Amino acid sequence: PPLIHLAEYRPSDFLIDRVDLDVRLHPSRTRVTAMLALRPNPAGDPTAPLRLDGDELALVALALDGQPLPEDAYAVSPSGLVLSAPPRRPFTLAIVTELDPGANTKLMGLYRSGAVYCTQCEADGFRRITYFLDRPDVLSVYTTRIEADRDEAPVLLGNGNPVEAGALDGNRHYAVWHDPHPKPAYLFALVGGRLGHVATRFTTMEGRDVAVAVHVEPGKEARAAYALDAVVRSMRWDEEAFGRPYDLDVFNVVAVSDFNMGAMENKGLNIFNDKYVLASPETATDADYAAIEAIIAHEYFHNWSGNRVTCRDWFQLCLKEGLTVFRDQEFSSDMRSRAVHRIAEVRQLRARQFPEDAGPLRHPVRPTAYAEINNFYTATVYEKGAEIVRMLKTLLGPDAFRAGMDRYFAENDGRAATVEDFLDAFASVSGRDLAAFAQWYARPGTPRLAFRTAYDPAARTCDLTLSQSLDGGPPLVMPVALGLVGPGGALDADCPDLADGVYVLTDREATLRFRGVTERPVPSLLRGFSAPVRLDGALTEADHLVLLARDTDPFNRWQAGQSLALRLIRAGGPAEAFAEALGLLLDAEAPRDPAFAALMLSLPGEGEVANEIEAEVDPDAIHGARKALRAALGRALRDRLEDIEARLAEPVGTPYSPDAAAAGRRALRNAALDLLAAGDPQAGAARAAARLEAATNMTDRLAALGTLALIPGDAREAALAAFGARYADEPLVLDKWFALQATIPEPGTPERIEGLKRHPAYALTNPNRVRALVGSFAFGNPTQFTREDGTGFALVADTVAALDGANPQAAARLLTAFGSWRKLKKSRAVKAEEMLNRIKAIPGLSRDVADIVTRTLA
Ligand code: HT7
Ligand code: ZN
Repeated sequence: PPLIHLAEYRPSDFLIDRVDLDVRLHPSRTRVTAMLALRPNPAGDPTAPLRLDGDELALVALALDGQPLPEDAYAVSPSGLVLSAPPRRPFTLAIVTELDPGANTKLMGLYRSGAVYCTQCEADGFRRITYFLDRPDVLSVYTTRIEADRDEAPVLLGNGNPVEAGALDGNRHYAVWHDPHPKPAYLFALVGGRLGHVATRFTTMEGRDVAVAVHVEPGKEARAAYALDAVVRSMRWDEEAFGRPYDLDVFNVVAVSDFNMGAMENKGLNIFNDKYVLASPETATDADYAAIEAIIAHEYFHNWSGNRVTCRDWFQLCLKEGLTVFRDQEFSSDMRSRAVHRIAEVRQLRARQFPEDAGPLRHPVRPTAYAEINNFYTATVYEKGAEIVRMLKTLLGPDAFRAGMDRYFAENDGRAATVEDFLDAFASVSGRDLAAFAQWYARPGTPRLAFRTAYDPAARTCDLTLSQSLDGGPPLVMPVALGLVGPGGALDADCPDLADGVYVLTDREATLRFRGVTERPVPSLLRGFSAPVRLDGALTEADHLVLLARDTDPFNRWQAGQSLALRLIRAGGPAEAFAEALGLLLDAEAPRDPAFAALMLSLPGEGEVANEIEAEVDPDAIHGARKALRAALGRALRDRLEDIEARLAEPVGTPYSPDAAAAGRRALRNAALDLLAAGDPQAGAARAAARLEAATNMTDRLAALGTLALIPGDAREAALAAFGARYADEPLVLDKWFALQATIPEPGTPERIEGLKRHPAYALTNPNRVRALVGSFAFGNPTQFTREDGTGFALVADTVAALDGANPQAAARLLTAFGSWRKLKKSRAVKAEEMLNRIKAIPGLSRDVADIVTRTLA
C-alpha cells in the first residue's frame, strides 16, 4: 500500500468553520444532510481544487451556496468528492448522502451495535458519514439534528449541549445538539437507541453544573454505577492534579457491545466498549473494575489532552495518546497503590511494547510514514509515549512539569498541535534545551543500559559506570533513578552527580563516584523504572537477593525477584535461595501490602522470558522451565501459602468491594492457590474446585477456574461446563470463559477452540468475542500458537482471512500476533512464514491487513 509521509505535511487548502448536520436515522437508509461553511485557508494553496474525503459513500444531492451544482463542476466517487474550481471566498456546500448503518460491519462511521445506532470516527470514520476534510487540523463548530423513530431510538445523543428536542409526525422525534468547541471530525459522535441510564451531577471548579450520565442496555443500569463514580472521580482529579475543568453542561458515556477498541473520547459523548463500563461483583473481576476506572479516566482526560488541544496530523498521535495514558496512569496511581500500579504498567510495557520494538512492526513513538493509520494505535505510541512524558516529569521535577503542562494547554487551546509544541512549552517554562530529549520520539527500538561498579573499601568509594546503546546511534537523554544498597539496607553514600536520586545520562558512558561507602554496595538502578530501557545485568544472585530483601525502592525489590526468576527459568539450577528469600518477603509483606506480595509471587510471563532471549526461541522449553520453577516454589512455600489462603479467607457475608485493599487481599489469596496447585496439582485441583464452589464474586470464581483449567481431568471439564452454563446469557463473562480455555497450554486447545467457535454466543462480527477466543490464543498461548505442526498459526490466519472482509481493523490487529515470528525456532518460524505468505496472497485484502502482513514479512 502507498505510504503517507510526515515530511509531506501541508496545511489544508480549505477550512470548514461550521458544520450543520441533519441525520435521519433508518436501519438501512439513513439520510445525512451536511451543510458545510467553507473558506479558503490563508495558509493553503489559493489555486487548489477542493478535495473532500469519502469512504463507501453514496451521494444523493449537492448544492453550492444553495444552488445545485452542474455535473461538470465536480467529480464524485464513493471515496471522494472534488470541486475543480471552488470559490476563492467563503461559501457553503450542502451535501446529502445515504448510508446503510445495518450493513456497516467495519464498525467505523455510523453503524448499529445490536439495535443501537452509534458512530466511531477516529481516525478516519467521519468520511463514511459525509464527504469532508477528514483531517485533524480542520476544526469546526458542529450543530447536529438527529431524527429517528421514537420506538426504535427514544434516546438521541450528540456532541456538546442539548438545545432542542421534539415530536414529529409518524411516531418520529428529533433532538438538536450544539457543540461550541471547535473540533476535528474524528471527535464527532451521535447515538440513537433504546438505552437505560444512571446519572449524577458534578459542579466544576468554575462553578459549572454538569449533568453526568452513563447509558447502557436497559436492565443493566446497576452495572453502570462504578463507571459513573469513576467519571466523577476523574473530573475531580483532573481539576486537582492538572487544573483542568470540564467545559460543557452535560457529559454522556454510552456503552455498546460491538466496538473495535476500548472506548472513544468524542466531545461530551464518550462511546465505550461495554466491557469497560459494565461491572457487578457477579460478572466482573477486580481487574475489570480497575480497567473500567482507568479507561473512563483516560477518555475523560482526553477532553483536554486530545480535544481542547488536538493533533495537527496523525503522526502526532502520541501527543494525545501518550500524554493521556500518562495522565490515566497517574490517576490510577493516586486512586490505588502507586508502587503496585507502577509494576503493572511496566509489566504491560514489557509484555506488549518491548516485543513490538524488537520485531518487524517496530516504529518510532512518532512514526514518519504510514500506509494505514489505524495500524498505529500501538503499544509504542500509547505506552512508550506515556513513558516519555514520565521521563520529562522526572527530568524537570513536578513543579516545572506542571508549569509546562499549564503552558502547553494555555498556548495550544483550540489548536491542532505537534510534539514540538508540547516540548516547547516545557522548554520555555524551565529554560531547558529539550532538543536531545526529543530523540525519544524519533528513535525506534529499546535502548540498553549497562553498568559496572568498582568498590574501593580502603577509600570507601564506589565508581558506578553507566553506558547506553541503541542501534549504534547517538546517546539519548536518560534519567536513571538509582542508589546503593548493602545487606543492612540503603547505603547513605554521597554522590554529587545525583539530584533527588536521579542521574541524567546524556553521554554514551559516564562514571559516578560515591563517597562514604562503608560496605560492598549493590547498585539499585532504574528505580521506579525511570526510563523505558533494558537493563543489562551484571548482578550476581547474591546481589539480587540483597535488593529483594533490602532495597527501599519497591519497584526494584519486585524487579530483583523477577530477575532471579528469569535466571532460574533460563539457566535452571536450585531454587532454594530464591524460595527462602520469597518466603521471608511474604512474611513481612503479606500482612502489610497483600497486592505487592501477590506481585512478588507472579513470575515473568512466557512472553517476557522470550523477550530476553537473543537466540532462537523455543516456547515449549520456556513453558517447561517456568512450570518447573512454579512447582518448586509451590512446594517450598507450601506452609506459608496455606497460611495465606486460610488467613485471607473473607468471613462469610462480607460484601464485595472493588477497592484496592480488598482486591489486593484477593489477589494474594488467589496467587497462593495457584502456586500451591503448581506444586501439587492433585491436591490443587481439589482445593481449586472447593474454592470455585465457595466463591461469592467473579474475581475468586475466575481465579479458581483458571487454576483448575491448568490441571487436566474430569474436574476441570465439569467446572468449565458448569461455568459456561451458569453464564450462558452473559456475553462479557463468556468472554472470560473463552479466553481461559483458549490459553490452556495443551495440544487439544486448537480443537477446543474450533468447538467454541460453534458456541451460540460466539460471533465473528463481535470484536470482543473474537479477541477473547482467538486473540487470547494468539497472544496468550505461545506453546500452542507456535506449534510445529502449524495448526496454531493456521487457526489464527484462517480467522484473519475470514474477518478481513467484514472488519479489517479487527483482522489487522489479530494478525499482529505474528510479530515475533522471526525469533522462533526455525521449525516453527517456517510455518509462521508459510501462513503469512498465504494471507498475503489472498485477493482483495484490506489495506489494514495488507500493511501488517507486508511489514511483518519484510
Ligand atoms: N482515541 C481512541 C482511539 C481509536 C479508536 C477507538 C475505537 C474504535 C476505533 C478507534 N480508532 C482509534 C481511543 C483512545 O485511545 O482513547
Ligand atoms: Zn486515548
